[in-house]
Amino acid sequence: MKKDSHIILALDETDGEKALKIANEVKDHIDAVKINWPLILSSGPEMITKLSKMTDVVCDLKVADVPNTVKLIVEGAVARGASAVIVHAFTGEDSLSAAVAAAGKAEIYAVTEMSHPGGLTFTAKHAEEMASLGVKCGVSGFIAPATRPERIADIRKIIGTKKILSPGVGAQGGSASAAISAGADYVIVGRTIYGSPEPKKVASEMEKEIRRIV
Ligand code: OMP
Repeated sequence: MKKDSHIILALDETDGEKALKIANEVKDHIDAVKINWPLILSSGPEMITKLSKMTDVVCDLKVADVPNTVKLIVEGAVARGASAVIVHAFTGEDSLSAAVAAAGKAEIYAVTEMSHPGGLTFTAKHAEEMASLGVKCGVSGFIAPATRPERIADIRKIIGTKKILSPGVGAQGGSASAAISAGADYVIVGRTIYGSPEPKKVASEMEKEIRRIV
């Protein structure tokens, strides 16, 4: 995955044609598209392949299962063109290691602390442990919340140079520049870009905001 604009578009738009149009429109201002269940359920897993012809695709299935099922899901996503897959870390060492092994040359990102208020209930309490486990299992990086930039800095201390992808910018209240300043490599941005009447303009402005500090 290239690191140029530091923006990953969270394409949770459920109208498949519109989603492809938006991705095409903003592709010069993003480093990857993240696809999650809303678009996969509305338009089919072939959307992973279609988007992968345009840019790198992070498949956000938040896989949380026993090792064999994790393996099958990760293999299926990579076979369809995903460059990276997001998995939960709370499943433990065997499941996380199965994800890394199944990914091959693709990347695995493990969720630490979730960005929404409910993320404080359980995930925040174990975020550091999950980060350490992810390092041990050889994941490529982690998901950490732009809504709490200080937590990005905490996770960064544990994971060294592994990557941090940070959701929660805009619609959830976080700021792109604060997340990057705190140690994120990329921000994950959804509604603020795809829900805007001018997605390209919003993405380009956010890119400029980030370029001022990197
Ligand atoms: P917006 O809130 O619309 O910018 O979208 C954020 C995207 O990031 C959605 O696709 C979420 O599923 C995802 N996300 C979070 O919002 N919080 C998290 O803690 C983790 C993720 C994620 O793993 O991408």
